[in-house]
Amino acid sequence: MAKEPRPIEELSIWDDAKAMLKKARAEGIQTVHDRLDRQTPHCKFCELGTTCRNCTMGPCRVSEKNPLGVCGADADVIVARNFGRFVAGGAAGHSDHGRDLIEVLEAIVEGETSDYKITEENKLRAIAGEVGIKTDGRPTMDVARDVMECFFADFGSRKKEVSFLSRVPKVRKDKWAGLKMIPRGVDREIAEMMHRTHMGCDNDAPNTMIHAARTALADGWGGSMIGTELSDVIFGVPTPKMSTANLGVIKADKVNLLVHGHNPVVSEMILAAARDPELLARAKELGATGINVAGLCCTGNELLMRQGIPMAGNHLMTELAIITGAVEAIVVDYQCIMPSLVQVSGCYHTKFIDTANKARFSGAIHFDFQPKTAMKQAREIVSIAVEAFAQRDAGRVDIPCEPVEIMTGFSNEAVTAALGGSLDPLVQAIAAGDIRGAVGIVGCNNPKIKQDSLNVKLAEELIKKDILVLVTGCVTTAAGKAGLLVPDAIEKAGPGLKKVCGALGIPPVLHYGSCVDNARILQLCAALANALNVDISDLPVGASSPEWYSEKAAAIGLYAVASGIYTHLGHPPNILGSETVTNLAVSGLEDLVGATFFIEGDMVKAADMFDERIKTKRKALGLSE
Ligand code: NFS
Ligand code: SF4
Repeated sequence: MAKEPRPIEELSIWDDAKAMLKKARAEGIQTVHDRLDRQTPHCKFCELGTTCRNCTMGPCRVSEKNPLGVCGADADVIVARNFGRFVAGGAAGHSDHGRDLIEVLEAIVEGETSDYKITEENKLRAIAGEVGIKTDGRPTMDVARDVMECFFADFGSRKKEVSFLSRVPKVRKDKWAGLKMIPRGVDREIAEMMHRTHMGCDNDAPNTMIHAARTALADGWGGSMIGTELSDVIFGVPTPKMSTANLGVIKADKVNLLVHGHNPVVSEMILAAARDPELLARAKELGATGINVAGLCCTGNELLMRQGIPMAGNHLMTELAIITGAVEAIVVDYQCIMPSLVQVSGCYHTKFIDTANKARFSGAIHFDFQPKTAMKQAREIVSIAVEAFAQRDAGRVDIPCEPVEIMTGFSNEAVTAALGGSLDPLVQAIAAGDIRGAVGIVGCNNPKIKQDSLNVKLAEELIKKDILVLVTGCVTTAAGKAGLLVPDAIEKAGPGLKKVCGALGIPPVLHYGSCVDNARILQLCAALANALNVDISDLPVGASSPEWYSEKAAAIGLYAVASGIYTHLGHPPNILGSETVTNLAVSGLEDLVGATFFIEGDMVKAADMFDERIKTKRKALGLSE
């Protein structure tokens, strides 16, 4: 039975979103919010994590009344298995993305492409040194080949540990070794998680959870880190720059092409092709003043960080961007792309173009994008967008706002350079209490939560307390739209942050990249811990994902906790059906890895929890308040 839709006012904090939701309803276009209304209430067993479909003796649902599945698995086992597979899904997403970058590096090394090249030789050599590859006097391509072989091997099972564990403080590694939590190979841990959760394998919930953590660590310190580092090598290390965000970046007088997904391999080429004089001339012939490439979600973040492209929106803006009626094409790679975008595109002149065999959408125009033919294919794609401009219905165009300014491009290299070449000034600012601590706010939108209400609120509450905030993923656009990503935002910060950020001319909330780029935050934490000669869990730091929805976000949360970082979630994963698993997540892990999750829907309270934690950690380090 169809229910009354929720009032638009309750769906988002943003005017651009609300204007487009109104337009969607007026034009009879269904959005994610309408579908959520129809899916609610959800299945209670699934919410608790107590359903199992791992074999055909089932499916089973367990409860107090009926506590065992057909095979005898209880709620603890079923919940742990489900969560383990959930995390493996996320680790697979990030890591397979990382592997695609190794394959581009391979194409470069083998001379199969001239469209991609090694842009950052210094970074390549620095990484090589970190993973034990000789660089002195060797030609770049030889070093690159060894790096490629080394990272391919990180995915397999011949190694004792993934290469970037060289960055991890020794105390932390020893802790992992004691727990059998050292990530050996990315594919290995993911495959082993699938194996363990087959009927009749790992039937000890805490043991399954430990392996879930190991799988997540293989993502954070393996697949994701490789993805970030090789993207920097190939496309450039991000440096601070200004850009703009919200639906106002879509321009009525231009051909608008949105890039969406996660991997910069396709979208970097699209951006380059959009500067092709012939295509620009054709756009002008059709009456446009230019070609505008704007970003959505994490592909957007990747190009924003490195190339400064404007950001049209985050997860819950993806359907709404098309509803402006001014988008000629949306080009996607993979992950977080709602299949509904094909239908919404179909309501307009918008061409929906997919580019990866592993992420095809029925009804899309498909390109099997390859490094060898990248530029040629990118030109064809941009040409499709340009030609679509002629089909735009000007009467249906509504771009609801003016864009806001944002500052982006904070890689660890950029931060270190801004500090004069080392992290020492940051360590001193933390020691002096000007920066009391730092929290990474990461992750998504979820239509169950008023869009960006929690993402923005938590950032605002933390900076007031002189806690530096680093944002990645879909939180970046939220922070940007709220005016937190510009140097002027120090007005909303406490006195210490105001002083430090003011002196450096940077915002109190730093855009640190895409979700894969959470690896940058891990690296920063490891570097700080090494500088202070302590464990990561001794640092006054935290992580949060207030509006998370995806398997990837769960993997990120778990690798943060397993790395020793106290981690907040705005709502729980589907684990509450097991007391054992829930207790482990919110308290038991403290004894094992020195950090836990905490679940809190109220952002003022969540900020207070971080405050308390940071106080405790500062005290233990002998730092003043
Ligand atoms: Ni992260 Fe990026 Fe956004 Fe969430 Fe999806 S785009 S990888 S998963 S929704 S932050
Ligand atoms: Fe049921 Fe056990 Fe099969 Fe799961 S593995 S569906 S609990 S019988």
